Amino acid sequence: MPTSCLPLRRLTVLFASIVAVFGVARGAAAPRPAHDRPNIILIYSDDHGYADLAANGADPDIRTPHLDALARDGVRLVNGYVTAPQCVPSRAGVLTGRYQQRFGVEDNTLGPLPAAELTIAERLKPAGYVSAHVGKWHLEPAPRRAGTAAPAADDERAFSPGAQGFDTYYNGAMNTFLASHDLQGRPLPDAPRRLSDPRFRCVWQTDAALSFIDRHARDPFFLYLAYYTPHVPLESPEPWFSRTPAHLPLERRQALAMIAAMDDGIGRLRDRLNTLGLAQNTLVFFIGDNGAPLKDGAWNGSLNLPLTGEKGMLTDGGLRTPFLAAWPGTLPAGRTYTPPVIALDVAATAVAVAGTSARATDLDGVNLVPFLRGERTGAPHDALYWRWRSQAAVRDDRWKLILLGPTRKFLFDLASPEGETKDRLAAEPAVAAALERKLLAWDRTLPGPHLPRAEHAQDDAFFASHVLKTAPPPSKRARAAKGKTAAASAETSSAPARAVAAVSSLATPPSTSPSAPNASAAPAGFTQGWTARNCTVVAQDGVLRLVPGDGVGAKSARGFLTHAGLDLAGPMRATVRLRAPAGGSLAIAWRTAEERDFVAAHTARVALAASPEFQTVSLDVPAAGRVIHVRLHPPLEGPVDLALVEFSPSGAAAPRRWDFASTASTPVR
Ligand SMILES: [Ca+2]
Repeated sequence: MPTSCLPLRRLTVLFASIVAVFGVARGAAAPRPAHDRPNIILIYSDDHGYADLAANGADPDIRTPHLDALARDGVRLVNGYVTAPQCVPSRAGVLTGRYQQRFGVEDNTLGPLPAAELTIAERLKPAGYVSAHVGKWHLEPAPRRAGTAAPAADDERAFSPGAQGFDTYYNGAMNTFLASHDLQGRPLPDAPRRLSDPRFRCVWQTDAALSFIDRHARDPFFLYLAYYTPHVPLESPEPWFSRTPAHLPLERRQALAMIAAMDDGIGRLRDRLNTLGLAQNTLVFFIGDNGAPLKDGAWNGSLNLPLTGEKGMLTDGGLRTPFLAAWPGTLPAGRTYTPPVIALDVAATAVAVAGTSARATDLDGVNLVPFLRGERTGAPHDALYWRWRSQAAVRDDRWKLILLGPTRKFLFDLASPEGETKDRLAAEPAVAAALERKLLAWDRTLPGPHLPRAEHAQDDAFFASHVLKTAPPPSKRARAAKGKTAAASAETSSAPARAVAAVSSLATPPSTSPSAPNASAAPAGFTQGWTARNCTVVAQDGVLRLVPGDGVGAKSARGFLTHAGLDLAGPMRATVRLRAPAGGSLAIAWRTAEERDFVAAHTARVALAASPEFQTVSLDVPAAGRVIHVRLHPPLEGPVDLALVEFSPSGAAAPRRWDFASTASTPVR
């Protein structure tokens, strides 16, 4: 250490000694009774799927002995939800106890958490609580984008944990963090200071949490421990990685190892509470911030089984996560609680047990303690609500209604074995209508943009893959999950669960195409099974209008449309009618049943005239074998309007045709 730092170092030691002496003096006082301002610990894991709490019983490979012990000593809330399928809004919701749409933090691009919103730490301060944040924060100003200025350091500080009620903080997801104290709990006189620790992230995060508990064993405290696990980047921390089953995909092994490291940290934390005599007056929540991402290239090795969907979806796979509450001696031990609850309930519970709830009438959650103790029966919530990107949802008892974009709806019976793999919209129109009224009434209490929302290409792709089964599931996670549960096999099945995609008035009859549904079974959405990637698709004037950019901010001329689940005999002739004012070339790529992925050689191109008028072009698609998946790459220098796509297979098979003019003018739900 440079000599110039020595005075500061001496000051630190002196400060630490004073704290230590003060701590010993206060340590002589008797422990507080369990109901006098209990300590509250909120552990929030990251992208941690429902299956990856071993006590949930969904997957035999996961080992979480310390979390399972927490479940045995407390309550497992098996219908526990978060407020968003993504990090920032989920954290904004849990820390404020208010639906984050109320203050505009609706998705990852819409931070920071406004300084005016009250966090749990701020709400507990009048009751004498001290608070610490450890790990991922993610509520600072949104990360800079290309072409915009980085947030100023002052801005970052204004929205940091220190500015949101946390007296102690170790703000960092990986190996460097901005801290108020060192890992031994000594205050840093020039805080905040950037510190580094080379050990696996969960290890230093546990150390930081323990040092805070040690220092405040005699104070009522709130600890928000936001472990950055099993979020990517995936790592192989030892000794945990070597203990994972070698036959599993690498991502799965890494997630199991990272979760094991967190689980061991939770074991250390609970040991410390016992040693300090704090177990009986500490309420611990453990919640995952959103479901695991599963899509190709994004899978973090975690699984959402037996739930449908993934991070980024308002199906349960994106929203229902490991959820535990333990307060030994006050909450029952080993109970499974089934009524739906939501992470918003943490704040309402915290202010109630701290005795500060009189000032908390603006909270959206419910004090769960009387429900979990059995003193109150019935469901804590009339309904739970979500609104995120192009999706919105409401859950009321067993039913869940999801709106997708401006026109599509799904109704699921979560008490049925099929869950979110079977749409009941046609069978239960009255249930759906009542739920939609509730959802729209809630939506009206929020700032806009209101429902319905515009289509979003990624959201459409998610539903095509997980709900409609018109796109295949990502291969690696499908392999890891294969055959583990009935629900899991239903989720990874390639059979179409609902007849929506790829039908038009001139479509091939179902008998010649396994993916073509019975036209009378369900009406087609206006994209007719095509999904936009890296571009946005809107129905406009009887065409599909493809607009560059994904609707979130990134603009790319490389967007395309994709359609999976086909069965077309190659070679074939393609005909496309479109309007592309800038001209350029149209490419069609294909994948046959024998090919695992697209290969560059399997692309056909045709030049387009630069014209404001519609043009019809034809090109040969020299595919050998059964074509199961195609991509259509238009020249996306600007909007392109697509009116018709047709593939005429060789031989006697009927052509497959998507005539967007025929349905786009009458969008159906
Ligand atoms: Ca997350």
